Amino acid sequence: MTRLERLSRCSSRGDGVTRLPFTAQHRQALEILGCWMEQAGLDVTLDAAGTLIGRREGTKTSRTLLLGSHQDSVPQGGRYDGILGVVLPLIALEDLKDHPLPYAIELLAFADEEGVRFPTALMGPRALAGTFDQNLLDVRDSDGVTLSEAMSSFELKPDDIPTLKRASKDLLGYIETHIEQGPVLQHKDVPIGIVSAICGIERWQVTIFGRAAHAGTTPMDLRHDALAAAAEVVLEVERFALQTDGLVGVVGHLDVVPNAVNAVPGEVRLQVELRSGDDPIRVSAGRFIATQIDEITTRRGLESTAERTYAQDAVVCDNSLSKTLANTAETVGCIAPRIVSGATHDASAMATLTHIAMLFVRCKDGISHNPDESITIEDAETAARVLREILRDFDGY
Ligand code: HGY
Ligand code: MN
Ligand code: MN
Repeated sequence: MTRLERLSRCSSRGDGVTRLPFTAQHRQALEILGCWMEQAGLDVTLDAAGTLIGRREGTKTSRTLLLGSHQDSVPQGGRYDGILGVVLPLIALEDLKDHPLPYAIELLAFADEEGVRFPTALMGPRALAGTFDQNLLDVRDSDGVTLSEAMSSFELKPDDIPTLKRASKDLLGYIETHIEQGPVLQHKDVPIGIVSAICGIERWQVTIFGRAAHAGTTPMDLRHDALAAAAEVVLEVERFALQTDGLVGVVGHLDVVPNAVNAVPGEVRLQVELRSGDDPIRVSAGRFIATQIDEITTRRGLESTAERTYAQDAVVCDNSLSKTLANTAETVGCIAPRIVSGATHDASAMATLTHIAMLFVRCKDGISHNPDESITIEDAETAARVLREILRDFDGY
């Protein structure tokens, strides 16, 4: 918990933790993690995608079990999302520092899982899986900095990303530890859970074009109010998700232009996010919402554009690796329930490369992406024990 508190201070100003990829805060966190990895007897490298890697060799085989999660946070997020999945395995590996293991292990701290700074995500695991699209290096953050520029300023060589592709035959699997970010484990009164599947997700960039006007002199029936139309869109996303089983949706990001108290909004840019464990439900929902946006804005005499800018399919966790996790949990006294993850994770992208399994840790009231995110030291200790036991007894090599 002390380590997580220390890492939480690698954050830009404001409440909670704000540690975006390829920033000074990211570099501070890597310096600390690199030092701890070395103390745990790991060989530390930083790959071209900005993934910090701590590796230890095996006594019998170079086939490798991968562990880890992401170092980045959302703006004003909590101190456990992502980074807990780097620190807990690190502690398990420290405990096993003088305990030779037959197989190799790598601990991974991925640079960018949240996809908040740039309109893309999961670059680290996609680089390992060989599924990263190099064209994404040209996407820009809100300051106009391209991903490539941000990585170069971080002394990385993004052009080398294609060389990072791993061979599945060299890998034994990927185990990610993460806070649940929901209320299910607390509701079941259990400290840990085993993820059965990870939801799919898609994001739409929507722009509504109205006409900025004086808020006092423009008669109501002559207005082209982009924000009033956007408000209908927000409610339509909520309405449709409420009535569609297995679907959740939100408009979590919205910009208003000119955003002045005495001006009729002329333009609104918003992002719609849809998630489901069932890809066909999500894809048809996206198409439907896009037609609804067109209907709402046309009816109001406005123009609009809606483009799907991001999508990743739902993935099922590997049964055998998950069973090993569940059996190990039992040896430390926990009957860990299977649970579908409504959050996406680095494991989502690792699933195309190797077997994935996830260990969830209970978090208070399911609060996450919020400074009040919290876990108990007892639950952290239980998860660390499960990781230590699984690493010590793992025979899937
Ligand atoms: O949004 C998510 O599900 C993850 O926290 N990036
Ligand atoms: Mn996360
Ligand atoms: Mn997150």
